[in-house]
Amino acid sequence: MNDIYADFSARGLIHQTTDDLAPWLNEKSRTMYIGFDPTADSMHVGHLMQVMTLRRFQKAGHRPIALVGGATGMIGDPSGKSQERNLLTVEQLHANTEAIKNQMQNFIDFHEADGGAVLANNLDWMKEFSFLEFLRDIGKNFPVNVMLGKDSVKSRLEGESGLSYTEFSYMLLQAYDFAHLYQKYGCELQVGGSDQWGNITAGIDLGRRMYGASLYGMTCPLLTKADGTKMGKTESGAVWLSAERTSPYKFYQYWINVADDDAGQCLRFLTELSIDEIVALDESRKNEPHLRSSQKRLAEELTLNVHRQEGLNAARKATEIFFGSEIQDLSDMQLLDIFADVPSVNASKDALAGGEITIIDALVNSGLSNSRGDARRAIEQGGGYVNNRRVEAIDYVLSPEDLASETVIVLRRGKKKYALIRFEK
Ligand code: 383
Repeated sequence: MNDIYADFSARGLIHQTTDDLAPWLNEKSRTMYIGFDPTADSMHVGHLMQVMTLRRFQKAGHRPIALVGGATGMIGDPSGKSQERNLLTVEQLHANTEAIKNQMQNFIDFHEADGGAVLANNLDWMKEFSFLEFLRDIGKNFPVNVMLGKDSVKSRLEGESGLSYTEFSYMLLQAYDFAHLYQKYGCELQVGGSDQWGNITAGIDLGRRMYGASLYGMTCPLLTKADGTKMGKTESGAVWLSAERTSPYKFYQYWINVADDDAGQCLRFLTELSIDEIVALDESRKNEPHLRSSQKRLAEELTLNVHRQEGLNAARKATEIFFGSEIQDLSDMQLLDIFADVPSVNASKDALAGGEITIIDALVNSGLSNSRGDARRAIEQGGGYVNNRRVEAIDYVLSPEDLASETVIVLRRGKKKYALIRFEK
């Protein structure tokens, strides 16, 4: 067994444990689980950290169980949430569960036959329960005063919003999962973010009461920035793992732009780079920060892991384009993704086909030049570009051949002032 606990510890991945888990993990192959509720049709960066934790266990010779919460997703975990959540529809949950199960397979190998990793859905066992049975068999094991002592409940009762009986009951479901997975797979350890401690310990108590089992818990720190705010959030929302929600290019850009203060933690929590390599990158950040070696390594590593070689190639190509390499054969979707924050003007396709749009018109109309004289000077000085190709002739006329994608021409003035012309029919 390789010493997984030492690796976790070196990475700073251990927040709290119920016992000294090092000898227990080193002794033999163990089974552990982490749960993920299908609240969206994709996982995000916070989940990635936990998926990587499962993968680390698997690579160290243990057996991970990834649980997708088809049942718990119907209720909504109050842990770490300051307000009661809206319920998702059953159809939505079903679609989300399938999507997340698919994503999970990119990170964990569920193919091994007996004794390999398990992909489970708690709806499979919860749907068999009747309400009365659940109250009699499971609910009886939960003293309400203990439930009231959990952070997830306490903080809601202290706050304005309170919580419903439904969310109050959430911990019983998660607790029962642990007991069930112990019974079915010999699962003895539950892992999660630090927000999950109360639910994990509820499961440990239930396992003891129901089966006399000794179960263990471990939590990891939440992925936050040095300033305490959530990692993996942008102005436009979360950084998702699905290419439909966050393009490989945007994903790559997120990591390229991570602050120096946060890069070390991201490398430790999210990548499989060795500690030695990470320490060398820490040094580089200190001594030659302008190289941004950590961010580059992080972006390459994570994009490759999440979006495969193809996604990484696309992200690299898009980045080169953004920094000035010639643009050709892109789709509107790719172009608009790369230049999402660039201003655009509309023009008619007929005018383009009729040779009615000169480069001077284009620079002025797009706002890149404030007068025709200014546009002329820009071109004379070699600072006018169509699709990142320099325009040499002052009387250049745009034509449909200049379209970089179905409907877009990219104009540039100087080093990095961009504008788009969009040609609608
Ligand atoms: C459900 C049933 C179980 C065990 C766990 C669950 C899900 C759990 C939960 N987890 C979060 C989620 O689903 O809500 N009650 O979004 C997040 N996790 C992991 C990690 C994290 C937690 O999926 O801290 C971040 O990713 O534990 O917030 O039997």
